[in-house]
Amino acid sequence: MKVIELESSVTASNDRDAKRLRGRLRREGILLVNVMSSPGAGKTTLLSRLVRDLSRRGLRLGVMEADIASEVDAERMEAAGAKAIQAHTGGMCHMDAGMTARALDALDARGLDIIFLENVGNLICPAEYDTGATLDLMILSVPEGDDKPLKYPLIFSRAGVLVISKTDALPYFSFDTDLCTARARRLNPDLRVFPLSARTGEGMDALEEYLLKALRRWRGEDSGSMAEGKEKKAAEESLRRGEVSPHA
Ligand SMILES: Nc1nc2c(ncn2[C@@H]2O[C@H](COP(=O)(O)OP(=O)(O)OP(=O)(O)O)[C@@H](O)[C@H]2O)c(=O)[nH]1
Ligand SMILES: [Mg+2]
Repeated sequence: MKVIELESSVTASNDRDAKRLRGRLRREGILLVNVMSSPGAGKTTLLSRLVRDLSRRGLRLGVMEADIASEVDAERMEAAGAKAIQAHTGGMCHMDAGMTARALDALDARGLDIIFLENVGNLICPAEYDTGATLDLMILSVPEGDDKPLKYPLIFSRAGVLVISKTDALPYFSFDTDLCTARARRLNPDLRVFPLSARTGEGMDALEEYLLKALRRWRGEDSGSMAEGKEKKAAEESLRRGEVSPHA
């Protein structure tokens, strides 16, 4: 297992680094998905399932695991069939764009279609840094509670996609999916919400279809999308802001 040690770069240049990285990803036709959540919300479990399902559909997948220590998550991703790398963040609680670009170099992203960055488990710091990813996806698990959009508004405002995970546990918790969605959409009206269980597979199809569509749109292959009007606009806005328009 390849392990790299990363140090945070100067934050003042982060936005510039992020923009440069998105430009590179566009040229290479790679969709980079930044996956954020609190520790244990189910990032690695969801990614293992996505890697298995999407590779069956012919996609070439990569995963960059960012953690303060250990290689366990990257090993799980390799076992699932992804090209994987473990990045250690030198104690930092987030990934920035410079760190992400260095991790991509170490992964050797050539020929990959979708790369997932599993960010450090935390609902606060990762939300403050643009990693240069094409799409920001956050996970909130049912056991964490439906009040989290009220307590951690920044991450819910910045994400393009919210996965409500561990829906198989709904019978055991008082989690109101509609209320949680409404709270998150008050902060972020265009947020895409996917309730699912990576354990049972329920709800996975919708997320996988969305990712395939996002990849086509990022590559400018989604020619029919012009007819979709409002739908297309919402989907494009759910891809990270800035230079994401495939027609630019
Ligand atoms: N019931 C249920 N448990 C799940 C589901 N997804 C993950 N889990 C469990 O939640 C725990 C944490 O899952 P991980 O996938 O390791 O979570 P993570 O977000 O990657 O954790 P960190 O990398 O440590 O932040 C494990 O015990 C999983 O088995 C799910 O859909 N349903
Ligand atoms: Mg993990």
